Amino acid sequence: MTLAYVGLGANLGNPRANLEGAVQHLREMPRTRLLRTSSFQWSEPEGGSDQPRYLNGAAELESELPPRDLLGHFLQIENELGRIRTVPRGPRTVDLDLLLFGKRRIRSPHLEVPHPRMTQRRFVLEPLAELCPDAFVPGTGKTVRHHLQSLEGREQR
Ligand code: PH2
Ligand code: MG
Ligand code: MG
Repeated sequence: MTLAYVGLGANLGNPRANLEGAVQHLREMPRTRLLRTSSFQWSEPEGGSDQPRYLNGAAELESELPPRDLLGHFLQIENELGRIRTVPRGPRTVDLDLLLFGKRRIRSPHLEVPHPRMTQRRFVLEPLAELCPDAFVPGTGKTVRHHLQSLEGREQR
């Protein structure tokens, strides 16, 4: 069993319905238990071109699946909820990113865990900090709370 954290985002269609749909699919995944979800918060789009605001959140899972299989399920959920991939970082009906997988670091062409940009993104760290503020982000030696605080410090200057 591994504790895993998933980042959720949506900015097309009905973002709230899309995130709730994604959570429902997470509940139904095999060999996996959905433990908790964060609140959902609106955020300004980061990167990509002009696009609508995002609704973002995070979920905590306990799973027996290897990370590659988790990723496969996430892609399937994205497809079932109608995601069509156009441009990188472009608008999406729903996006599920594997943020943390236990204490592991994975660097493969298909999957990078911890998610490579997560420590720079408030829309990832804020919901994650509701679930696991004291979790260390592997490879950084720092906790989720610490990363969020240093992001906030930078923005105030
Ligand atoms: N996801 C992106 C690109 N930009 N901006 C916000 N606010 N929220 C997101 O989830 C997001 C983004 C690519 O995954
Ligand atoms: Mg993403
Ligand atoms: Mg993604």
